[in-house]
Amino acid sequence: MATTVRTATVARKTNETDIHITLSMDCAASQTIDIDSGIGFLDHMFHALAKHSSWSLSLKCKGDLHIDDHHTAEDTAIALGMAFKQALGEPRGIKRFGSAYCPLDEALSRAVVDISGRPFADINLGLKREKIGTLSCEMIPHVLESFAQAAGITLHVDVLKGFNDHHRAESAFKALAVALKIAVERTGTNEVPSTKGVL
Ligand SMILES: [Mn+2]
Repeated sequence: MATTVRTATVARKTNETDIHITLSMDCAASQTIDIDSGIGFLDHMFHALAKHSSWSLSLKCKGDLHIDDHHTAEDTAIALGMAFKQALGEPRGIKRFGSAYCPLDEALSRAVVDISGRPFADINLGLKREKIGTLSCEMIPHVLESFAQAAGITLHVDVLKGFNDHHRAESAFKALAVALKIAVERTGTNEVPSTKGVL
């Protein structure tokens, strides 16, 4: 049974963003998390995702924030999805499915993931505010969709209740983190977890 840390480094540069990410799974015992996207609330969400997925994560982005938050939020999510997919490698000997409920005070979210190789996202956060900090609320579901697309996973996230938008969003990222952690857990076999024999 492989016990090595699954890790990936991704550099993604366009005219709009310049991103460097190093992601390591299986780091529960010694996590280092260092995130600077230039958008405080997005950093807070990625930090929650990394923390509760037991990732070590370094994410740096220099984006065109003089325009708005759109390219930075979208592109960091894409690059993070690429890093996740690359770190995981061939989906062999993993649980594949994961689901979790996470509360944050009055807010409660459910995330269900399938490391399916088929990108799909259905995200219902029900946020009311226009922005949280400098992150547009419309970008928050888009971040989750972009991550799922690049990671090649099926993702359903629903915020089931909650009054406070900061809590709603944060509970969603925490639920995603716990669901992902379960889905990538090693089974101790070398099986591809699919009746098709391929994912
Ligand atoms: Mn918070």
